[in-house]
Amino acid sequence: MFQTRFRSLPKLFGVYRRNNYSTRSTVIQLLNNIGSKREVEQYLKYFTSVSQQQFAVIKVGGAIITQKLPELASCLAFLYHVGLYPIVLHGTGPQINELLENEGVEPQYEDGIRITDEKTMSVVRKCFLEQNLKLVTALEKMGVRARPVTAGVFSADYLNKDKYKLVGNISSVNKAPIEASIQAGALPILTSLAETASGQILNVNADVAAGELARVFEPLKIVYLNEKGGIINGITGEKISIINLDEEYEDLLKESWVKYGTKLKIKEIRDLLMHLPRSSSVAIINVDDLQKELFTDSGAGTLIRR
Ligand code: X2W
Repeated sequence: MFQTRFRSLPKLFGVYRRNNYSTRSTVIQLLNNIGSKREVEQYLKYFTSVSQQQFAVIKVGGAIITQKLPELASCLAFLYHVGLYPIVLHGTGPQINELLENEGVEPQYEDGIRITDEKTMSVVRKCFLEQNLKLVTALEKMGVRARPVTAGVFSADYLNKDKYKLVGNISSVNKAPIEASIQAGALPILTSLAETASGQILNVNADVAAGELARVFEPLKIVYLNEKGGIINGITGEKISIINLDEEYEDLLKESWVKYGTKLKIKEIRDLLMHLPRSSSVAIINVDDLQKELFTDSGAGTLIRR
């Protein structure tokens, strides 16, 4: 069944905050190949109808920075040039593993969480800063003002010091550095490092940190960029286009293919969306499909909403 990715059409009186009409028409021309002009224009107006911090939180997996940096940078540049300021948070999991292995250290995980001793922590910090700089530099090359926000956002306590060592459980989010960046006209590019009250830096899973950002900013879109580009039905092999949690959640959890990581992810997303306004939705997409997902009714990845 054809479904619009709008829950309900919002009032379409948004303004293009930063751009003049000619920029707007260039953008619309650019987007003509992925959707009808009307469709794209409606979504642009919808996204610009909320405050700039409330447009989107975009979580970028570390693998994408290695494998698809030009595509990622041009997608984010596009959003920036149409006057949209996503809050971008990236991980660096694969880079940490590679560096640890180069140093002869076997990466250790428990329940998908990295056991982070002192030595691992120095690798974690190095990788976060390197990948952050890589992304910021790629954006700057595309004429985007981007600001590294690598500290001062997440406060945390130890998740379980005995079990995971230097891993944080986020206790609060300081919005100020992110708001200041957006107000200055720069895309905030965050890592998921956190800090205790006494100044100890802690490692936090980037998906978890993105979820905490979403709880605080209540964005219209929470976007997880990954390689699969969505949730795949384990029986048919097809990508699921839309999950309406209110109607489908219970049945979905009973499906034989919904297990392990997929089950956990769906549960976490439901938990997150229960805390957010109904207008918020989660999109899981491949970086190549970001524009299509955001600006067309048919979308490209998996959209999850209540
Ligand atoms: C993650 C943080 C990086 C991350 C780690 O050390 O791998 C914990 O597990 P991706 O690329 O998004 O997986 N932290 C505590 O999440 O990166």
